[in-house]
Parts: sequence; structure tokens; C-alpha cells
Amino acid sequence: MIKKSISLSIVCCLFSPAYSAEITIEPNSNYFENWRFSAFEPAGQGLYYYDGSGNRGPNSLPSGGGQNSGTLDGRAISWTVPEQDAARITAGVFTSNYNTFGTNLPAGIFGPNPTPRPGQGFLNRGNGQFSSATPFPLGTTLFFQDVDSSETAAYRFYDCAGNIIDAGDFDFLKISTINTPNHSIQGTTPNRYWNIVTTVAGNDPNTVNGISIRSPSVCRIDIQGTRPGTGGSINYFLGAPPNVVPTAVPTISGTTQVGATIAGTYTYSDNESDIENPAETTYKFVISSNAAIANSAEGTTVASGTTGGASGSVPYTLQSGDLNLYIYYCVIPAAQTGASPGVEVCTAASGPITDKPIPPTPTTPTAVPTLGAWGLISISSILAGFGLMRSRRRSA
Ligand SMILES: [Ca+2]
Ligand SMILES: [Ca+2]
Repeated sequence: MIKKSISLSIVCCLFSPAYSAEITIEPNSNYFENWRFSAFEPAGQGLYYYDGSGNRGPNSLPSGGGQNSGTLDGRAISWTVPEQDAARITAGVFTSNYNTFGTNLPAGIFGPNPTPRPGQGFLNRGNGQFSSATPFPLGTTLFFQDVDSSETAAYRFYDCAGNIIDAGDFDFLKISTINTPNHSIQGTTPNRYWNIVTTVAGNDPNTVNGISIRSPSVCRIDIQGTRPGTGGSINYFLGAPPNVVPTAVPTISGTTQVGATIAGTYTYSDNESDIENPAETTYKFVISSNAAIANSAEGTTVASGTTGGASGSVPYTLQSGDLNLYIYYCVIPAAQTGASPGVEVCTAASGPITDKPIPPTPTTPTAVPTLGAWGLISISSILAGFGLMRSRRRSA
């Protein structure tokens, strides 16, 4: 299903560095099953910011242009077209009531689900942008639809601080079965961006393709469109792959000896940067005579609870019943958002647990001879005598 387009790579590399991969969406691949798409559906949202004739619609920004608020996979997003030459720009927003995912699609790419109707921004020329206060999930895709005669566009990607992100290793999703625009990477590392150019002499029937984000840090996508004439537009929407559960990598530290206290810790990660839910991430300390277990059910749980989060550690004091066994720390990570909880993962074996150290054998104390009062006086006299002799020799 995933293949590198050798011919395209060769063509593109004569002029610019190659992108990571070209992924052709094959028929019956269910590629977009359970993806989430951008929605711009609040009642009364205006269709046009600029209608190409100098007229402005609702949803204007204070200084002109326009903006609509929407969502993508539960996060707030904005589609913004800033103030520009009103007489020359066609820009606005569609909602799911207006446009389908695309035409000339391979069959069987949405699983059992109907063809989605994403909320879409549109722009013929000038600048527009999608933005989010937090990074888009890894694999979020910018879809562009209906690239008609003479239309071209450039796409740049930025982090939450406004720094450009190198898009040279992002992937091109070839979706429609006809009219794939020419697409290439422009610029130099680390500021590379994408460029698309229509291959259609006349009207494209709303075909769609996409660029998949391969960075976890993109918060903004800037679109710069060009078209010699007024009217028409390319339509844009976003899609995110199904959210996946978080993962944990647990560790045990400390001495595996009866009576010693060991500590269980772990690292937490999530493909979509979903934040951990410390009150729902659970742990188990598990003992077993086996030097490897696949999960906690293969051993005996000796302690369990919620971890309180990956920043802390969970103590366990080894008991006499743990002697000669192996111990494992098993964690099921939970996220506050997205798919959760994750799959239980256990450490490799620690141990086997040794016995308490044997304290040194107490020896029978030997009586220390003591000096009586007369003895002390005798020794004092002898020492005083030595002192007197030494001082006389020095002064002689
Ligand atoms: Ca068209
Ligand atoms: Ca997730």
C-alpha cells in the first residue's frame, strides 16, 4: 500500500530535494477508516469572507478578511484569511453541508463508513491558514481539493512559537484517480515547504489529494495561493488518523533483597500528545518464579494501585515471601484525551530476590582489665618520671 514513487522522485529531485514518500491510496485499503476530519458547523457561519467581487461576507476579522472556528479530533482549530485585496480574493468556509471528501476516489477507502463531508476553507489566491493552540496529531493531513486550471499553491508548516518546520520529510497522499497536481519540495533545509501546480487545463471535478504531517510540533499551516484571474478556489480541510492509546516503558530500581525498598518508575508517551491521566494510570508489582512474563496475570500481584503519574515513583518493600523469586513492575498508562487506556507492559525480570544480609555474629565480650586507684597513681608517677627525664635531657 505504501510505496515510493520512483519516477516522481527522480523528476522532483532534478529540481528540489525529495520528500519522504508518496503514498498511493489503494482501492479497498480502508485507509481513511475512522479518521477524524475538520468540522466548521456552528449555525449561521458565513460562506464567504471575500466573494471575488470586492464584497465581504460575515465572520470578518476586525481589520478585514475572515475567520471561522471549528474542531479537529476534539481540538479547537481556526481557518483564517487575513485582510487582503478584497476585489481580487475569493475566500471563505464551507461546512459539512456543502462538500464531500472528493470525487474520483478509489473504492473502499472509508471502511464501512459513508464518504465524509468535512468542513472546508477555500481560497483562490493570497494567504490563508489553519491553526491550533496545541500541535496537530502526528499524521494530520492537509487535504487540497479542486485544483483547476492555472491554480498553484505553497504550503508552509509552523510550530506553536511561529518557527517554520522543515516539511521535506512529510508524505504526499495520492488519493484521486485522476488529475494529481504536480507536487514538490521547495526551499532548503531546514525551511523546506511544499508547492503544488495544477495539471488540468480546464475544470477539475473536485478531486482531492493530501500532505501528511510527519512532525509532532505543527500548530499552523500557511497557504499561499496564486491564480491570475479572479474567482474559483482550492478547497482545504484537515484530517487526523485514528487516535492511538498511550504507551509506557517501566523500570525497577533498587536492591532486590528481602527488606529493601525498590522503586517502580516509567516513561509515558502518546502519538497524539494526549496528556497522561495520573489518577487512572495503574501499576502492579508482580512476583514469579519465571525469569520472563508477558503480563501481570502470569505472576502473583503483591502490590497494586494508581501511579499518580510518570513524574513520581512507586515504592515496594520486598517481603520474606518474595525470596528467591523474580519481581516485575507492570503499568497500564491512561490518557486524559483520545484513546485510553493503553496496553499493560511489564519490566524485564529483576532478581531473583536474595535473603536479608546476615548480621555479624555477636562475639562474647572480653572483660577489659581495670586499674584500681593505687594502680592509677603508680602509672601517673611513672609517666611523670619519664617526662622529667626528657625535659632534663633537652635542657642539658
Ligand atoms: Ca473545479
Ligand atoms: Ca493518543
